[in-house]
Amino acid sequence: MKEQLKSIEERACQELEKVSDMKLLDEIRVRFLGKKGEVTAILKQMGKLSAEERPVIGQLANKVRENIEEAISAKQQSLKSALVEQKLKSETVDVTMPGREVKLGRPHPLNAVLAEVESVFLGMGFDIVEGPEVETDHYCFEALNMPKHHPARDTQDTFYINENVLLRTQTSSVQIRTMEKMKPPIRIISPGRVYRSDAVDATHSPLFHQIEGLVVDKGVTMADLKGTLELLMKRLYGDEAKIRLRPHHFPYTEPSAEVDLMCFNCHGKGCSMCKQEGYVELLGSGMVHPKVLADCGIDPEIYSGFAFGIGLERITMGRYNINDMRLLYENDMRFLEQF
Ligand code: 2U9
Repeated sequence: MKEQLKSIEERACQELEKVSDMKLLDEIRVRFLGKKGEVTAILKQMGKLSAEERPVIGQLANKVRENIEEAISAKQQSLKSALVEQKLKSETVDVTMPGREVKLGRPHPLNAVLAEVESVFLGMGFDIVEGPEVETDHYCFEALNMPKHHPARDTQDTFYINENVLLRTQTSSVQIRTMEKMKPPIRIISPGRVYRSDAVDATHSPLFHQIEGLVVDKGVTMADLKGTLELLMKRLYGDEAKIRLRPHHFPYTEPSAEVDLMCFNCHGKGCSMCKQEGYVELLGSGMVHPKVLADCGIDPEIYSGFAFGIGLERITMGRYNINDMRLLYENDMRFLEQF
């Protein structure tokens, strides 16, 4: 039995040497020390021994059990340390490594220019007002001095949803709604999407963006209009920016004026950039027609106002020298990443 115990201890130690994980280690523990293990099997045969041999073999068997238990716990410890070591190695962070670049987005050119324009007007004490894109004929045309069958309606190919409901062709409807709700002084701009049934090309899109402005108070004049627009242009294009007002006609303003920006390249002399005009047309404006004021319940004998309409795409394309409006809507990152 002594030789059996010694062989058990040797085999257990040899197998422990090769163990690589806790599961195998536990199998060895059960196989040698468990209820049905090899050491237990020897102890169960103690009854066959003489009274002299029993204490000797019992002591040896306990010694073998202790040695195997010590070897198992040592192996358990080394496996645990190896695990911790391996975990530390896998989770090591080299703090000297450069950080991963977080690609930051940037505003779309239209939004960037819109934010600039809004900031200029907020600085002048204007409020920013929005309104419905699905509008009625009344707010889009009639209230703007364009009754049914008025020729001005033809110039605006309109998306009608039904006889009376349409997609707004300009944000003037927001100004009308504002004048119905609040009394002068009024200083608002209304940015937003507008819709016209135009074929898509380098300068037209069925959906585009406008910023319209409206000031109504006592004693408002064309000088106020010109001063306001001149400040806007200087903020957008620099202090050397100059504008000129050119007589025009809009049903909702009287007098009306197209506003041109002096060409930066030739300073008004005419060149290939401005097609020899010396100026580039930028927006429309005028003094609010007295009938428009009156129809909103504002007495044109007491109050006067000016209004203007800016095509956001037009000033954005001028600002960034973009020659095709479609580039603003195609979401091509090769284009957008330039801004
Ligand atoms: C009210 C009264 C008058 C807004 C105006 C224009 C002239 C104009 C165009 C510029 C480019 C539209 O985007 S565009 O195609 N707009 O030329 N807009 S005066 O006049 C108003 C607005 C509201 C109550």
